[in-house]
Amino acid sequence: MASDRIEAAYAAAKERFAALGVDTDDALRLISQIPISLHCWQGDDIGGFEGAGGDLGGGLAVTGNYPGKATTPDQLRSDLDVAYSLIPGSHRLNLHALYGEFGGKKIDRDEITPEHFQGWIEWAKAGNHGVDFNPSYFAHAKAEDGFTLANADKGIRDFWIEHGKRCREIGAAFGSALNTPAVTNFWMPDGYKDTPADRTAPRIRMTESLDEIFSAPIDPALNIDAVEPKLFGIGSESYVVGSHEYYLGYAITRNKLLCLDAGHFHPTESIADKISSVMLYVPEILLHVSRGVRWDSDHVVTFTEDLQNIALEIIRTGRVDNIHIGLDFFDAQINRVAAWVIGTRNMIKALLLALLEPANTLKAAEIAGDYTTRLVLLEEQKSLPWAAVWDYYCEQKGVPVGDAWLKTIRQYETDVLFKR
Ligand code: RNT
Ligand code: ZN
Repeated sequence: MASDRIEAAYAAAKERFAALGVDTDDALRLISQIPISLHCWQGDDIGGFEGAGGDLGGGLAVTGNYPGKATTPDQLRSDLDVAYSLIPGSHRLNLHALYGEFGGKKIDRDEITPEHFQGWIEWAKAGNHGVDFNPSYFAHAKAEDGFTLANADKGIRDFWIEHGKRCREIGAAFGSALNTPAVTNFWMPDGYKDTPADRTAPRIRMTESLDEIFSAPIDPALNIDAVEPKLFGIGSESYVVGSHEYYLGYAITRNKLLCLDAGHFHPTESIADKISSVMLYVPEILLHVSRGVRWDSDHVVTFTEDLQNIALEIIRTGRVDNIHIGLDFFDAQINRVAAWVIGTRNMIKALLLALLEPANTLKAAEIAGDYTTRLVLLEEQKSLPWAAVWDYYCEQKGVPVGDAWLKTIRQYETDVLFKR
């Protein structure tokens, strides 16, 4: 039951938006149908459960040492449960292959099977979460020279090809158990720190490896594949095999999803403008919503103009069902559960704001060449009472309004996290 104050603010907001031709009830109905895929790796600094504890590699870097990090699957699931309980709506989980449950045994990446993910399947079923999946092409001895699927050594390529094939099968196992397809996203760190002499050969090897991985047909109702480009990484500053052009071509010719990670382009480049372009050529896309600070730093997603533009473009395509929204950040300097909640609530908030856009009026002004009206409306929108709609949504979904959720996190720290 919404409190009187929140109800009254919502009623006033509803009227303001109605005057602009926007139905806030519609927006609330739509927002509750957009799942966000929470990335498991924010919960433990991309540690996983292989027990190796080696170098992360792949140019991935997590800084900070906040206490309470999850070190077992049960701890990670319990942390996720707390996060989901503070986020309005029903959401998915994005799992990496190195988060299997291996029962203390050394199961290498080319040996993993759906069996190792049974615990996750059961947990996801119970919590009504769809699951997305990721092969892990880093934090492994066979990735140490910076090359996996594009490695010049055939033995190493074959090892990673087998990993990719198994990951698709695990994705399909999630899809079949949970009745919703897993998006299995392929990101490989392959690249050179310094100027390469041959940019073509690794790309040909990458294509051959990927084609081999994708050669087995899998029902798209169970698993769909995505590929994730990147401009550069730590240790691959001069050349990344899987660049934007590379994967755009690959996704179009192979009918794959293209993953756009907000941190994977030049710092002034936004993925917001890419969405409407690439969606003309690939059937669906995956987003890794992230926040780069000066580089692909994977800071917690905040309510930036970039985030708002990404959300607007998602909604403006009118094809939100073809856009899989995942998050990709990792901060170990603040409470890790709070990091999930902050980032996910911001993503949803930005989508709600986008759903409240007076789209028809704006488009009519644009078509008429009335750019003055367009700019006036776009600017006025920023101070419309959309926050009242957001508060009402939180209350409606039974999650804390405003910063009240932090209390739950503090209690969880005292009771659980700080005792680990
Ligand atoms: C790395 C990519 C990739 C990873 C995760 C852990 O630059 O963004 O998506 O962050 O797979
Ligand atoms: Zn990413």
